[in-house]
Amino acid sequence: MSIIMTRRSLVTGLGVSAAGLLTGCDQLAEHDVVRAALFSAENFHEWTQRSLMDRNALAREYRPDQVSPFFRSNGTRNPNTESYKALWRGGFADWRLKVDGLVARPLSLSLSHLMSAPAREQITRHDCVEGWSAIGKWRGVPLGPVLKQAGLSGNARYLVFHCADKYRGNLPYYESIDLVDAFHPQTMLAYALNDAPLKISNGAPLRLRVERHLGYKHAKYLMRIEAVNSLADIYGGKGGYWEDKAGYEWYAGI
Ligand SMILES: Nc1nc2c(c(=O)[nH]1)N[C@H]1C(S)=C(S)[C@@H](COP(=O)(O)O)O[C@H]1N2
Ligand SMILES: [Mo]
Repeated sequence: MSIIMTRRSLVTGLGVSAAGLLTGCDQLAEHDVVRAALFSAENFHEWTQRSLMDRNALAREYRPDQVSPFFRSNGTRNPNTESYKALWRGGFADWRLKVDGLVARPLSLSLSHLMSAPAREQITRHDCVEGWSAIGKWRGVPLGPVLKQAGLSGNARYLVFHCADKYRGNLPYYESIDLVDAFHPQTMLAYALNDAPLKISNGAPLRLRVERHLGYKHAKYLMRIEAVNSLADIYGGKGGYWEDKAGYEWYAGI
């Protein structure tokens, strides 16, 4: 499974990166020197291969004895809205994850459905820009097969993760990733941390794990995944709550 997913993401990624690069190159084409360097076939091939390999490399995974005794919470610790509280009181039986936007088959997935799908477990380190890290064992559904089930359209380029909480300024928390990260084998929708159902403080009932990125990309309290072609029209247009509010990097790779 993971080999197939890696191949698929390589292919998807190549399409996106090559298109982006060629657009950039068109503007530089007048400059012969730049042109010669950029369009040397070997250089181009090596450049795309290397950057794609880097992006598909796995984040380090740790041993069970390295798991932090306590995985702290950051940002929203409880969405505390009436609708979230009602979902929680019902054991999230009425919660649904919507997958829509640029897809052939919009989905509405229950927690029990997600928990019965083939799962992945990984022990990784979470790094927050505020200066703390924690190692935790995550269990969840890889995002790739979910997107395959929904049938991503050819013009989908990003996945936007809509959350149940509003953070400071009463703005909805959201995040986004591109297709390379979406099909990365460690990218998952996690429902358990350290062999227990996700606590409210860590994002119950479902949160994103996108292990090659800093903490703020790991959206908690997921409600909806929207496939889009551009991030420009989503809230502040920069692809995430902290990107909009504080100029954090959209690409928070580590
Ligand atoms: N919905 C939502 N997701 C969020 C946040 C948030 O405030 N709301 N905070 C982010 C930040 S800055 C970090 S470091 C991690 C913290 O995850 P944790 O609470 O499980 O430690 O969640 C991220 N995802
Ligand atoms: Mo963070």
